Amino acid sequence: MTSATTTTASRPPLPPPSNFLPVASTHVLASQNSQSAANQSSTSPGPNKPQTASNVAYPEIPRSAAPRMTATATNPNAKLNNPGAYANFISSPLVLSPTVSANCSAPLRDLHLTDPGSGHNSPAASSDTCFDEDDMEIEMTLDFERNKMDLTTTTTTAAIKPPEPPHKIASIINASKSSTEVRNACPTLDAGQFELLRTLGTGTFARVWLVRPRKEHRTSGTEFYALKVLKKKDVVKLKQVEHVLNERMLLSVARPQPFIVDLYASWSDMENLYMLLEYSPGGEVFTYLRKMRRFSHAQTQFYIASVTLILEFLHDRGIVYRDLKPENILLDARGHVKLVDFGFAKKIGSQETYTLCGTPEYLSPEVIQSRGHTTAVDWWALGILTYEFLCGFPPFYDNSPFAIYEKIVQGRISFPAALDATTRDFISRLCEADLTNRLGNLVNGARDVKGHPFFFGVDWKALSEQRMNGPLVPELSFPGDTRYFDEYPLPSPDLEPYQPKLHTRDEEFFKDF
Ligand code: ISQ
Repeated sequence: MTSATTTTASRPPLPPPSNFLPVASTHVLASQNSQSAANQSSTSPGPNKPQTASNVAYPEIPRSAAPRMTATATNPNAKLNNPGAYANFISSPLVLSPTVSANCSAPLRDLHLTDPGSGHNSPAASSDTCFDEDDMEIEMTLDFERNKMDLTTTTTTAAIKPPEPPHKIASIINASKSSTEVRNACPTLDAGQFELLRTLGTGTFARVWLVRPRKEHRTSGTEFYALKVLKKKDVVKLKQVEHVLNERMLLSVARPQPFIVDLYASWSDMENLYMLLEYSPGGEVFTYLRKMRRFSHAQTQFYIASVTLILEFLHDRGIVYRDLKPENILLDARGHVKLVDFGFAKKIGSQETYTLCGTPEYLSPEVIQSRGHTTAVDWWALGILTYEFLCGFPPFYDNSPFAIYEKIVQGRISFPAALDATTRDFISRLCEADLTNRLGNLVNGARDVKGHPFFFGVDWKALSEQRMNGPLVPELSFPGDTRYFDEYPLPSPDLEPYQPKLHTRDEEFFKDF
């Protein structure tokens, strides 16, 4: 969920590498030339030097610090051998911080904000969180309102039309679910119809809330949604208008893919843009991975097969995703994958694009070198993801993005000994610098990926129909359970209100949202 617009709080640090596989071997990518081999850093053994436990060091990933950042820049001329351009790339990332709070804007300030400390959040409390109490409180308010209204109506003339019954949010969701159309620029929705229960993730200009319709707008007590709220002012200031519009548009197009989070509706008000999304209560795969250190082959196979189906679906529609990483993969209540954050996704057809964006560890060499990139970048990232799932850390890791980029371009992957030859082949064929040789980017596209022996035993049809549960099924007490999400501070007040002049200027960008 961490990307251009949302991120999560700090992650638990990695445990020490005591049980890391003791012996490792070296795999040199086929595309690596002798020059890059000669350029290896002193910490990397040469291609002929056998790897030992000591030289396959468990990288010190600062998990307890900020989560991985997402970088973006739009300089197509930034070249690897141009340090200035690099500096540009590194110094101008879209930096995401878990502590950055999206400010609460005027319309949101009027909403019922459930205190995150009230017990909804903690794992222990969430199982016995009593929603009835909440309901009672709301019910009392409503009764009071109703009584007031009754009094008024008895003293006015019978000719006055009774007020329209409040519409139910579920009817919009159901209409959306039974059609391929999303209610964008939805005129009947506004933020005041929802209770904001707690934050699920934050970013520089967005905050994702767990919400439920207010009593008068809900049909049952089990309706929970994720509401992504983006501040127009910040979207414009951070030059993210195109990314945000892309996200909304592509989430509308990317339906009905069961492994992509569903967008039900979008709308805007003076301050904010809103996307009403399916709530995925299992949280980020990233959290499970850091807790378990690494996934088994079966777990990895399940998640990677699901992501392969997503990429096949997107690429068939000419859409490149560009931000694959464990933070953007959530689990639903049955342990199935839900891909979120389409801030960097773009419809490119079969063309090349040049925007530098993504997360350093997951960038492909052609993105780093600004050679122009295609949907092939997602297949590279799938190889990195497979490695990270099985090993617990990505294959190209360092403390500075610059050093990561150097390693990526060198293209040398070291595999722990326990990774079998089939898995190594799968990863190296995805992380292939030569685009004409990269698995997934050949004439048969995703079919080659699905046909790789790494997926031996996968029933693709059953998986795409979600006939089985996932390998990790979250323990949930009720549909709005948030035990798998970190806690966030409440938004701080906005000290820089949106100037009416700027608002008028920017409104053109968002008129159809
Ligand atoms: C759905 N469920 C939980 C968290 C989310 C974060 C971002 C987008 C959608 C989400």
